[in-house]
Amino acid sequence: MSARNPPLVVLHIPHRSKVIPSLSPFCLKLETFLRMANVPYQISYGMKRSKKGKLPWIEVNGEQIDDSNFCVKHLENLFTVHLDSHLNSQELAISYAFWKMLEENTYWVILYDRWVSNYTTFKSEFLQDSYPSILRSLAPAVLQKNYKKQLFAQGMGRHHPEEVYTIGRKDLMALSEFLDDKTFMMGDKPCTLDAVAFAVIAVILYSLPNSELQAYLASRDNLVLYCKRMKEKYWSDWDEEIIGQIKS
Ligand SMILES: N[C@@H](CCC(=O)N[C@@H](CS)C(=O)NCC(=O)O)C(=O)O
Repeated sequence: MSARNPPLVVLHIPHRSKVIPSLSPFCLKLETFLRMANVPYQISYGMKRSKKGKLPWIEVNGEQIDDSNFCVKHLENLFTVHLDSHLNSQELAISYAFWKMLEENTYWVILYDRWVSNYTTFKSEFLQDSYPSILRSLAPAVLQKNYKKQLFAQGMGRHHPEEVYTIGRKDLMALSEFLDDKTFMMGDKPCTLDAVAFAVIAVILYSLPNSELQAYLASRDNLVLYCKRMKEKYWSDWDEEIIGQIKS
């Protein structure tokens, strides 16, 4: 890689929301990772999905890489990023387990909250501003149908609401107990798991109003303070990023 011409990284994500730079934990995770790793990037906003049908994805010098975790791996190799080099193999295994818990389990509780329990609030508060006016009346209903189908197929959507929130609370309790009074998830130094954990916590804290999950998270002081710490460290421009994002 030439020092003068670093690869051009374009991050494809949906439009900013008025409360959080991304309503998607995967998009917020990947952008936080880019910031943690000091990788310069440009953003292409929109709903254009990757070849796998998902967001986020990146283009690096024109090559498409999809799935946020494959994007992380690709960027680590390309930019020689070592956010986890201080972790031993046991710590890496623990970090991997929490990473998967948050993205493969807690994420579905978030989806359930948004698209089933608190759909009306989510739709009126946050969803509308993600779309140009012409799509606003149609897109939420289409998305809700799609996400309900995914929730049923994954299994979370088959549970009673109280069961879903019990699962979500258990995840957050485990994360909070593990974080304890550490500065970052794995100790004094930030690592990739912090991008994942911050994204999930921030999405719950800022974009799930009236949610039992948010209420529980708000009661775990160490997670709330952790989120604030991460936000101050990597998103000092948070307010500028979210202001004025309502599409006309
Ligand atoms: N494993 C994927 C998951 C990405 C994902 O599920 N993205 C959601 C947004 S939060 C999406 O694109 N959903 C569209 C759909 O499933 O139709 C990743 O890490 O990038």
